Amino acid sequence: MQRSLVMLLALLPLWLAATPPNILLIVSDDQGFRDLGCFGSHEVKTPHLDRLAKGGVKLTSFYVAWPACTPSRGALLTGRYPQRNGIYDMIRNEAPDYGYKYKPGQYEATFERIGGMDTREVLLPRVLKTAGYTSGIFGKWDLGVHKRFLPLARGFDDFYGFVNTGIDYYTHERYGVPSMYRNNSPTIADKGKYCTDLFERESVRFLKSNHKKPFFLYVPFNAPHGASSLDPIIRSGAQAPEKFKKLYPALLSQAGTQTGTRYGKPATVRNRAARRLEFVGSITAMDAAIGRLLDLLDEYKIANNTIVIFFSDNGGGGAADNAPLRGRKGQMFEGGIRVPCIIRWPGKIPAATTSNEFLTSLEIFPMLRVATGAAMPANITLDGFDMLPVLQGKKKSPRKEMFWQRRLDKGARVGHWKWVESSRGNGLFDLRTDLSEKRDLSKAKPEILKIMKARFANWKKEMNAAEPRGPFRDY
Ligand SMILES: [Ca+2]
Repeated sequence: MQRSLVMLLALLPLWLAATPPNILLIVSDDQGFRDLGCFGSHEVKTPHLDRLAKGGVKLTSFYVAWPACTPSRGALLTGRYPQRNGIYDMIRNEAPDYGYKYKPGQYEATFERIGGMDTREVLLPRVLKTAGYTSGIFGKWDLGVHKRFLPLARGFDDFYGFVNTGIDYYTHERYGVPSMYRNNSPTIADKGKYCTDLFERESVRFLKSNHKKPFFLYVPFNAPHGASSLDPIIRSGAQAPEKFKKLYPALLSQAGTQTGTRYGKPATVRNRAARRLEFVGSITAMDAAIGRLLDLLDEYKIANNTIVIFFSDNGGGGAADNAPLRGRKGQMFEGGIRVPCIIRWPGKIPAATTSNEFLTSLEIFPMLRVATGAAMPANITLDGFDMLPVLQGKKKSPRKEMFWQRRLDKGARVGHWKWVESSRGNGLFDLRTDLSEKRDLSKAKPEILKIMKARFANWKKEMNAAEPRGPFRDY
Protein backbone atom coordinates (compact mmCIF):
# COMPACT_ATOMS: atom_id res chain seq x y z
CA MET A 1 0.00 0.00 0.00
CA GLN A 2 2.73 2.37 1.06
CA ARG A 3 4.80 1.35 -1.94
CA SER A 4 2.00 2.07 -4.39
CA LEU A 5 1.47 5.49 -2.80
CA VAL A 6 5.16 6.28 -3.24
CA MET A 7 4.93 5.20 -6.85
CA LEU A 8 1.86 7.33 -7.37
CA LEU A 9 3.62 10.37 -5.90
CA ALA A 10 6.63 9.69 -8.09
CA LEU A 11 4.37 9.69 -11.15
CA LEU A 12 2.58 12.89 -10.16
CA PRO A 13 5.10 15.32 -11.73
CA LEU A 14 4.90 13.33 -14.99
CA TRP A 15 1.14 13.51 -14.93
CA LEU A 16 1.23 17.25 -14.25
CA ALA A 17 3.74 17.79 -17.05
CA ALA A 18 1.45 15.89 -19.38
CA THR A 19 -1.56 18.11 -18.62
CA PRO A 20 -2.09 19.87 -21.93
CA PRO A 21 -1.79 23.66 -21.71
CA ASN A 22 -4.82 25.90 -22.09
CA ILE A 23 -4.73 28.59 -24.74
CA LEU A 24 -5.92 32.19 -24.50
CA LEU A 25 -5.42 33.88 -27.87
CA ILE A 26 -6.25 37.59 -27.90
CA VAL A 27 -6.22 39.65 -31.07
CA SER A 28 -6.79 43.40 -31.24
CA ASP A 29 -7.87 45.21 -34.39
CA ASP A 30 -5.74 47.91 -36.07
CA GLN A 31 -3.72 48.74 -32.93
CA GLY A 32 -0.49 50.60 -33.72
CA PHE A 33 3.04 49.33 -33.06
CA ARG A 34 3.43 51.90 -30.25
CA ASP A 35 -0.10 51.81 -28.86
CA LEU A 36 0.86 49.92 -25.69
CA GLY A 37 2.79 51.14 -22.66
CA CYS A 38 5.17 48.18 -22.90
CA PHE A 39 5.88 49.02 -26.57
CA GLY A 40 6.95 52.56 -25.68
CA SER A 41 3.77 54.63 -25.58
CA HIS A 42 3.79 57.47 -23.04
CA GLU A 43 0.13 58.08 -23.76
CA VAL A 44 -1.85 54.84 -24.01
CA LYS A 45 -2.74 53.20 -20.72
CA THR A 46 -2.45 49.41 -20.96
CA PRO A 47 -1.63 48.22 -17.42
CA HIS A 48 -2.81 44.66 -18.00
CA LEU A 49 -1.02 44.14 -21.32
CA ASP A 50 2.07 45.55 -19.62
CA ARG A 51 1.56 43.00 -16.83
CA LEU A 52 1.30 40.27 -19.46
CA ALA A 53 4.60 41.43 -21.01
CA LYS A 54 6.27 41.33 -17.59
CA GLY A 55 5.34 37.67 -17.32
CA GLY A 56 6.48 36.63 -20.79
CA VAL A 57 8.23 37.66 -23.99
CA LYS A 58 7.64 40.80 -26.03
CA LEU A 59 8.21 40.27 -29.76
CA THR A 60 9.49 43.29 -31.68
CA SER A 61 9.95 41.71 -35.16
CA PHE A 62 6.63 39.91 -35.37
CA TYR A 63 4.63 40.10 -38.60
CA VAL A 64 1.11 39.24 -39.70
CA ALA A 65 0.46 37.66 -43.10
CA TRP A 66 -1.63 40.48 -44.57
CA PRO A 67 -1.96 44.21 -43.80
CA ALA A 68 -5.72 44.12 -43.03
CA CYS A 69 -8.33 42.16 -41.12
CA THR A 70 -9.81 39.21 -42.99
CA PRO A 71 -6.77 37.52 -44.58
CA SER A 72 -4.68 38.14 -41.44
CA ARG A 73 -7.22 36.19 -39.38
CA GLY A 74 -7.60 33.49 -42.02
CA ALA A 75 -3.82 32.95 -42.07
CA LEU A 76 -3.72 32.80 -38.25
CA LEU A 77 -6.41 30.10 -38.00
CA THR A 78 -5.17 27.97 -40.92
CA GLY A 79 -1.42 28.46 -40.37
CA ARG A 80 -1.18 29.12 -44.09
CA TYR A 81 -0.43 32.09 -46.31
CA PRO A 82 -3.58 33.92 -47.49
CA GLN A 83 -2.65 33.02 -51.07
CA ARG A 84 -2.53 29.34 -50.10
CA ASN A 85 -5.80 29.16 -48.12
CA GLY A 86 -7.70 31.25 -50.67
CA ILE A 87 -8.70 34.26 -48.50
CA TYR A 88 -6.34 36.91 -49.89
CA ASP A 89 -8.66 39.90 -49.71
CA MET A 90 -11.40 41.29 -47.52
CA ILE A 91 -14.83 39.67 -47.24
CA ARG A 92 -16.73 42.94 -47.32
CA ASN A 93 -18.75 45.32 -49.39
CA GLU A 94 -16.85 48.44 -50.35
CA ALA A 95 -19.87 50.44 -51.53
CA PRO A 96 -21.11 51.62 -48.06
CA ASP A 97 -17.79 53.43 -47.65
CA TYR A 98 -18.95 55.63 -50.51
CA GLY A 99 -22.42 56.20 -49.10
CA TYR A 100 -24.25 53.42 -50.93
CA LYS A 101 -27.16 51.75 -49.14
CA TYR A 102 -28.06 48.22 -50.26
CA LYS A 103 -31.64 47.07 -50.57
CA PRO A 104 -32.16 43.83 -48.56
CA GLY A 105 -32.57 41.50 -51.54
CA GLN A 106 -29.59 43.04 -53.22
CA TYR A 107 -27.44 42.76 -50.08
CA GLU A 108 -28.04 38.98 -49.96
CA ALA A 109 -26.07 38.54 -53.17
CA THR A 110 -23.03 40.62 -52.21
CA PHE A 111 -19.60 39.18 -51.41
CA GLU A 112 -19.91 40.18 -47.74
CA ARG A 113 -22.87 37.79 -47.53
CA ILE A 114 -21.65 34.91 -49.71
CA GLY A 115 -17.85 34.86 -49.30
CA GLY A 116 -16.09 32.62 -46.78
CA MET A 117 -13.06 30.52 -45.94
CA ASP A 118 -12.91 27.40 -48.14
CA THR A 119 -14.60 24.63 -46.15
CA ARG A 120 -11.75 22.26 -47.04
CA GLU A 121 -9.37 24.35 -44.98
CA VAL A 122 -8.69 22.88 -41.53
CA LEU A 123 -8.83 25.52 -38.80
CA LEU A 124 -6.92 25.40 -35.51
CA PRO A 125 -9.87 24.45 -33.23
CA ARG A 126 -10.60 21.42 -35.39
CA VAL A 127 -7.02 20.21 -34.92
CA LEU A 128 -7.15 20.91 -31.17
CA LYS A 129 -10.33 18.86 -30.92
CA THR A 130 -8.28 15.72 -31.64
CA ALA A 131 -6.44 16.43 -28.37
CA GLY A 132 -9.68 16.88 -26.41
CA TYR A 133 -9.89 20.68 -26.41
CA THR A 134 -13.06 22.73 -26.03
CA SER A 135 -12.89 25.91 -28.11
CA GLY A 136 -14.73 29.20 -27.85
CA ILE A 137 -14.57 32.41 -29.88
CA PHE A 138 -15.95 35.70 -28.59
CA GLY A 139 -15.52 38.70 -30.86
CA LYS A 140 -14.81 39.25 -34.54
CA TRP A 141 -15.14 36.21 -36.82
CA ASP A 142 -14.67 37.73 -40.29
CA LEU A 143 -14.39 34.45 -42.25
CA GLY A 144 -17.85 34.13 -43.75
CA VAL A 145 -21.50 34.47 -42.76
CA HIS A 146 -23.14 31.33 -44.19
CA LYS A 147 -23.67 28.60 -41.63
CA ARG A 148 -21.07 26.37 -43.27
CA PHE A 149 -18.50 29.14 -42.79
CA LEU A 150 -19.41 30.07 -39.20
CA PRO A 151 -17.23 29.08 -36.19
CA LEU A 152 -19.35 26.08 -35.16
CA ALA A 153 -18.78 24.49 -38.56
CA ARG A 154 -15.01 25.06 -38.27
CA GLY A 155 -14.28 23.36 -34.94
CA PHE A 156 -15.40 25.90 -32.35
CA ASP A 157 -17.92 24.78 -29.73
CA ASP A 158 -19.15 28.17 -28.56
CA PHE A 159 -19.48 31.49 -30.41
CA TYR A 160 -20.75 34.93 -29.58
CA GLY A 161 -19.64 37.79 -31.76
CA PHE A 162 -20.01 39.59 -35.03
CA VAL A 163 -19.65 37.74 -38.25
CA ASN A 164 -18.32 40.35 -40.64
CA THR A 165 -15.40 42.73 -40.67
CA GLY A 166 -16.47 45.74 -38.59
CA ILE A 167 -19.37 47.12 -36.54
CA ASP A 168 -20.65 50.07 -34.57
CA TYR A 169 -19.51 49.25 -30.98
CA TYR A 170 -23.01 49.84 -29.56
CA THR A 171 -25.54 48.91 -32.25
CA HIS A 172 -23.43 45.96 -33.49
CA GLU A 173 -24.47 46.84 -37.02
CA ARG A 174 -22.23 47.15 -40.03
CA TYR A 175 -23.58 50.15 -41.95
CA GLY A 176 -27.09 49.36 -40.76
CA VAL A 177 -26.84 45.56 -41.12
CA PRO A 178 -27.23 43.68 -37.76
CA SER A 179 -24.10 41.54 -37.38
CA MET A 180 -24.08 39.92 -33.92
CA TYR A 181 -24.57 36.14 -33.66
CA ARG A 182 -24.81 33.58 -30.92
CA ASN A 183 -23.61 30.30 -32.39
CA ASN A 184 -25.44 29.96 -35.72
CA SER A 185 -28.20 32.52 -35.17
CA PRO A 186 -28.32 36.31 -35.45
CA THR A 187 -29.15 38.08 -32.17
CA ILE A 188 -30.05 41.65 -31.25
CA ALA A 189 -30.59 40.81 -27.56
CA ASP A 190 -27.60 42.96 -26.50
CA LYS A 191 -28.13 45.88 -28.88
CA GLY A 192 -27.02 49.12 -27.20
CA LYS A 193 -24.37 47.47 -24.98
CA TYR A 194 -20.65 48.22 -25.51
CA CYS A 195 -19.29 45.24 -27.44
CA THR A 196 -15.96 44.94 -25.59
CA ASP A 197 -17.96 44.35 -22.38
CA LEU A 198 -19.97 41.68 -24.17
CA PHE A 199 -16.88 39.82 -25.42
CA GLU A 200 -15.52 39.95 -21.86
CA ARG A 201 -18.83 38.69 -20.45
CA GLU A 202 -18.92 35.74 -22.83
CA SER A 203 -15.23 34.90 -22.30
CA VAL A 204 -15.79 34.88 -18.53
CA ARG A 205 -18.81 32.60 -18.98
CA PHE A 206 -16.70 30.25 -21.12
CA LEU A 207 -13.84 30.20 -18.59
CA LYS A 208 -16.22 29.52 -15.71
CA SER A 209 -17.59 26.41 -17.36
CA ASN A 210 -14.41 25.13 -19.07
CA HIS A 211 -11.43 25.92 -16.81
CA LYS A 212 -11.16 22.37 -15.49
CA LYS A 213 -10.42 20.80 -18.89
CA PRO A 214 -8.13 21.86 -21.77
CA PHE A 215 -9.57 24.87 -23.59
CA PHE A 216 -8.83 27.17 -26.49
CA LEU A 217 -10.29 30.61 -25.85
CA TYR A 218 -10.00 32.94 -28.86
CA VAL A 219 -10.89 36.57 -28.13
CA PRO A 220 -10.61 38.75 -31.24
CA PHE A 221 -11.70 42.19 -30.01
CA ASN A 222 -12.81 44.79 -32.57
CA ALA A 223 -11.08 47.53 -30.56
CA PRO A 224 -9.59 49.89 -31.61
CA HIS A 225 -10.97 49.52 -35.18
CA GLY A 226 -13.01 52.44 -36.54
CA ALA A 227 -16.77 52.07 -36.20
CA SER A 228 -18.65 50.92 -39.31
CA SER A 229 -21.49 53.39 -38.84
CA LEU A 230 -23.50 55.46 -41.31
CA ASP A 231 -23.33 58.43 -38.89
CA PRO A 232 -20.39 60.61 -40.06
CA ILE A 233 -19.37 61.53 -36.51
CA ILE A 234 -19.25 57.93 -35.29
CA ARG A 235 -17.76 56.70 -38.57
CA SER A 236 -14.70 58.87 -38.08
CA GLY A 237 -13.10 56.64 -35.44
CA ALA A 238 -13.30 54.09 -32.65
CA GLN A 239 -15.78 54.32 -29.78
CA ALA A 240 -14.88 54.33 -26.08
CA PRO A 241 -17.00 54.45 -22.90
CA GLU A 242 -16.89 57.72 -20.92
CA LYS A 243 -15.14 56.17 -17.92
CA PHE A 244 -12.13 55.24 -20.07
CA LYS A 245 -12.06 58.57 -21.92
CA LYS A 246 -11.80 60.31 -18.54
CA LEU A 247 -8.38 58.69 -18.12
CA TYR A 248 -7.10 60.97 -20.91
CA PRO A 249 -7.77 64.54 -19.68
CA ALA A 250 -5.38 66.22 -22.16
CA LEU A 251 -7.16 64.70 -25.17
CA LEU A 252 -10.56 65.20 -23.55
CA SER A 253 -9.95 68.95 -23.22
CA GLN A 254 -9.11 69.28 -26.94
CA ALA A 255 -11.75 66.90 -28.28
CA GLY A 256 -14.44 68.36 -30.51
CA THR A 257 -15.88 68.31 -34.00
CA GLN A 258 -14.96 69.91 -37.29
CA THR A 259 -16.27 70.05 -40.82
CA GLY A 260 -14.92 67.30 -43.01
CA THR A 261 -16.30 65.16 -45.81
CA ARG A 262 -18.12 61.87 -45.67
CA TYR A 263 -19.70 60.06 -48.60
CA GLY A 264 -18.55 62.86 -50.89
CA LYS A 265 -20.47 65.55 -49.00
CA PRO A 266 -19.48 68.04 -46.28
CA ALA A 267 -20.18 66.52 -42.88
CA THR A 268 -19.52 67.11 -39.20
CA VAL A 269 -16.76 64.76 -38.06
CA ARG A 270 -14.54 64.38 -34.96
CA ASN A 271 -11.39 66.47 -34.75
CA ARG A 272 -7.97 64.85 -34.40
CA ALA A 273 -7.93 64.88 -30.59
CA ALA A 274 -11.41 63.37 -30.42
CA ARG A 275 -10.44 60.57 -32.83
CA ARG A 276 -7.34 59.77 -30.78
CA LEU A 277 -9.37 59.95 -27.54
CA GLU A 278 -11.89 57.37 -28.77
CA PHE A 279 -9.04 55.22 -30.11
CA VAL A 280 -6.92 55.11 -26.93
CA GLY A 281 -10.04 54.90 -24.74
CA SER A 282 -11.17 51.81 -26.65
CA ILE A 283 -7.72 50.24 -26.13
CA THR A 284 -7.83 50.86 -22.38
CA ALA A 285 -11.37 49.42 -22.23
CA MET A 286 -10.06 46.31 -24.03
CA ASP A 287 -7.08 46.21 -21.68
CA ALA A 288 -9.44 46.17 -18.69
CA ALA A 289 -11.31 43.21 -20.21
CA ILE A 290 -7.99 41.41 -20.77
CA GLY A 291 -7.11 42.12 -17.12
CA ARG A 292 -10.32 40.43 -16.00
CA LEU A 293 -9.45 37.30 -18.02
CA LEU A 294 -5.88 37.22 -16.64
CA ASP A 295 -7.29 37.58 -13.12
CA LEU A 296 -9.60 34.64 -13.71
CA LEU A 297 -6.66 32.46 -14.83
CA ASP A 298 -5.01 33.34 -11.50
CA GLU A 299 -8.20 32.73 -9.55
CA TYR A 300 -8.63 29.27 -11.08
CA LYS A 301 -4.90 28.60 -10.53
CA ILE A 302 -4.37 27.74 -14.18
CA ALA A 303 -2.19 30.69 -15.22
CA ASN A 304 0.95 28.52 -15.10
CA ASN A 305 -0.58 26.05 -17.52
CA THR A 306 -2.08 28.57 -19.93
CA ILE A 307 -0.37 29.98 -23.01
CA VAL A 308 -1.50 33.58 -23.47
CA ILE A 309 -0.87 35.21 -26.85
CA PHE A 310 -1.67 38.80 -27.76
CA PHE A 311 -1.10 40.65 -31.03
CA SER A 312 -2.74 43.19 -33.35
CA ASP A 313 -4.27 41.74 -36.55
CA ASN A 314 -2.46 44.30 -38.73
CA GLY A 315 -0.57 47.56 -38.50
CA GLY A 316 -2.18 50.59 -36.90
CA GLY A 317 -5.11 52.23 -38.67
CA GLY A 318 -7.29 55.23 -37.84
CA ALA A 319 -5.75 57.29 -35.03
CA ALA A 320 -2.99 54.75 -34.32
CA ASP A 321 0.61 55.52 -33.35
CA ASN A 322 2.91 53.36 -35.49
CA ALA A 323 6.19 55.03 -34.62
CA PRO A 324 8.95 54.33 -35.47
CA LEU A 325 7.59 52.33 -38.42
CA ARG A 326 6.75 53.73 -41.85
CA GLY A 327 3.23 53.40 -43.21
CA ARG A 328 0.09 51.96 -41.70
CA LYS A 329 -2.72 49.45 -42.14
CA GLY A 330 -3.14 48.27 -45.72
CA GLN A 331 0.47 48.98 -46.69
CA MET A 332 3.52 46.82 -47.38
CA PHE A 333 5.81 49.03 -45.29
CA GLU A 334 6.56 47.79 -41.76
CA GLY A 335 3.74 49.92 -40.33
CA GLY A 336 1.21 47.75 -42.18
CA ILE A 337 2.53 44.31 -41.25
CA ARG A 338 4.84 44.43 -38.18
CA VAL A 339 2.67 44.36 -35.05
CA PRO A 340 3.08 44.34 -31.29
CA CYS A 341 3.02 40.80 -29.89
CA ILE A 342 3.28 39.35 -26.36
CA ILE A 343 3.41 35.66 -25.43
CA ARG A 344 3.31 34.33 -21.87
CA TRP A 345 3.75 30.74 -20.72
CA PRO A 346 5.05 30.72 -17.12
CA GLY A 347 7.86 28.26 -16.51
CA LYS A 348 8.34 27.66 -20.23
CA ILE A 349 9.06 31.14 -21.61
CA PRO A 350 11.36 33.40 -19.53
CA ALA A 351 9.50 36.34 -17.95
CA ALA A 352 10.12 40.01 -18.79
CA THR A 353 12.13 39.28 -21.93
CA THR A 354 12.21 40.91 -25.36
CA SER A 355 12.99 39.10 -28.60
CA ASN A 356 13.82 40.75 -31.91
CA GLU A 357 13.85 37.41 -33.74
CA PHE A 358 12.11 37.33 -37.16
CA LEU A 359 8.74 35.64 -36.46
CA THR A 360 5.21 35.74 -37.87
CA SER A 361 1.63 34.82 -37.00
CA LEU A 362 2.09 31.74 -39.24
CA GLU A 363 4.19 30.28 -36.40
CA ILE A 364 1.26 30.27 -33.93
CA PHE A 365 -0.65 27.29 -35.40
CA PRO A 366 2.41 24.96 -35.45
CA MET A 367 3.51 26.07 -31.98
CA LEU A 368 0.10 25.37 -30.47
CA ARG A 369 -0.21 22.06 -32.28
CA VAL A 370 3.11 20.86 -30.85
CA ALA A 371 2.41 22.29 -27.37
CA THR A 372 -0.95 20.52 -27.16
CA GLY A 373 0.14 17.27 -28.80
CA ALA A 374 -2.74 17.54 -31.27
CA ALA A 375 -2.62 15.41 -34.41
CA MET A 376 -2.36 17.11 -37.79
CA PRO A 377 -4.34 15.79 -40.74
CA ALA A 378 -2.07 14.40 -43.46
CA ASN A 379 -1.06 16.36 -46.55
CA ILE A 380 -1.59 19.86 -45.20
CA THR A 381 1.23 22.31 -45.84
CA LEU A 382 1.75 24.74 -42.97
CA ASP A 383 3.77 27.88 -43.69
CA GLY A 384 5.29 28.30 -40.22
CA PHE A 385 7.08 26.29 -37.53
CA ASP A 386 7.04 25.69 -33.78
CA MET A 387 8.54 28.92 -32.45
CA LEU A 388 8.63 27.92 -28.76
CA PRO A 389 12.43 27.24 -28.70
CA VAL A 390 12.94 30.72 -30.18
CA LEU A 391 10.68 32.30 -27.53
CA GLN A 392 12.66 30.43 -24.89
CA GLY A 393 15.86 31.93 -26.27
CA LYS A 394 17.20 28.43 -26.98
CA LYS A 395 17.65 28.95 -30.71
CA LYS A 396 17.59 31.56 -33.47
CA SER A 397 14.47 31.85 -35.59
CA PRO A 398 14.55 29.46 -38.54
CA ARG A 399 12.49 31.95 -40.53
CA LYS A 400 14.58 33.40 -43.34
CA GLU A 401 11.88 35.00 -45.48
CA MET A 402 8.28 36.20 -45.58
CA PHE A 403 6.16 37.54 -48.42
CA TRP A 404 3.09 39.71 -48.68
CA GLN A 405 0.77 40.60 -51.53
CA ARG A 406 -2.30 42.82 -51.46
CA ARG A 407 -3.74 43.25 -54.93
CA LEU A 408 -0.89 44.84 -56.94
CA ASP A 409 1.18 45.74 -53.87
CA LYS A 410 4.07 43.42 -53.06
CA GLY A 411 6.43 43.08 -50.11
CA ALA A 412 9.21 40.71 -49.08
CA ARG A 413 11.56 40.32 -46.17
CA VAL A 414 14.59 38.11 -46.72
CA GLY A 415 17.00 38.10 -43.77
CA HIS A 416 17.39 41.73 -42.76
CA TRP A 417 16.43 43.04 -46.21
CA LYS A 418 13.01 44.41 -47.01
CA TRP A 419 11.60 45.08 -50.47
CA VAL A 420 8.41 46.97 -51.28
CA GLU A 421 6.76 47.59 -54.66
CA SER A 422 3.43 49.31 -54.14
CA SER A 423 1.07 52.14 -54.95
CA ARG A 424 2.34 53.81 -51.75
CA GLY A 425 6.00 53.69 -52.74
CA ASN A 426 8.85 51.38 -53.65
CA GLY A 427 12.23 50.59 -52.24
CA LEU A 428 14.84 48.26 -50.85
CA PHE A 429 15.64 48.78 -47.18
CA ASP A 430 18.14 47.42 -44.68
CA LEU A 431 16.08 46.85 -41.51
CA ARG A 432 19.23 46.48 -39.37
CA THR A 433 20.04 50.17 -39.80
CA ASP A 434 16.81 51.58 -41.22
CA LEU A 435 13.76 50.26 -39.38
CA SER A 436 11.77 53.28 -40.58
CA GLU A 437 12.42 52.42 -44.28
CA LYS A 438 13.67 55.88 -45.17
CA ARG A 439 16.72 55.07 -47.32
CA ASP A 440 15.97 53.26 -50.57
CA LEU A 441 19.04 51.17 -51.47
CA SER A 442 17.67 49.67 -54.68
CA LYS A 443 20.12 51.63 -56.85
CA ALA A 444 23.07 51.09 -54.49
CA LYS A 445 22.39 47.34 -54.08
CA PRO A 446 21.04 46.06 -57.42
CA GLU A 447 22.26 42.52 -56.68
CA ILE A 448 20.16 42.39 -53.48
CA LEU A 449 17.15 43.84 -55.30
CA LYS A 450 17.45 41.10 -57.89
CA ILE A 451 17.52 38.41 -55.18
CA MET A 452 14.45 39.89 -53.47
CA LYS A 453 12.44 39.93 -56.71
CA ALA A 454 13.53 36.38 -57.52
CA ARG A 455 12.54 35.11 -54.05
CA PHE A 456 9.15 36.83 -54.39
CA ALA A 457 8.61 35.29 -57.83
CA ASN A 458 9.53 31.88 -56.42
CA TRP A 459 6.98 32.28 -53.61
CA LYS A 460 4.32 33.47 -56.03
CA LYS A 461 4.90 30.42 -58.19
CA GLU A 462 4.40 28.15 -55.17
CA MET A 463 1.20 30.01 -54.19
CA ASN A 464 -0.16 29.78 -57.71
CA ALA A 465 0.49 26.04 -57.70
CA ALA A 466 -1.59 25.72 -54.50
CA GLU A 467 -4.70 26.74 -56.44
CA PRO A 468 -6.84 24.84 -57.28
CA ARG A 469 -6.30 22.61 -54.29
CA GLY A 470 -7.93 19.50 -55.68
CA PRO A 471 -11.43 18.97 -57.09
CA PHE A 472 -14.47 20.15 -55.16
CA ARG A 473 -16.23 17.39 -53.36
CA ASP A 474 -19.94 17.11 -53.92
CA TYR A 475 -21.26 17.87 -50.45
CA1 LIG B 1 -7.67 44.98 -38.63
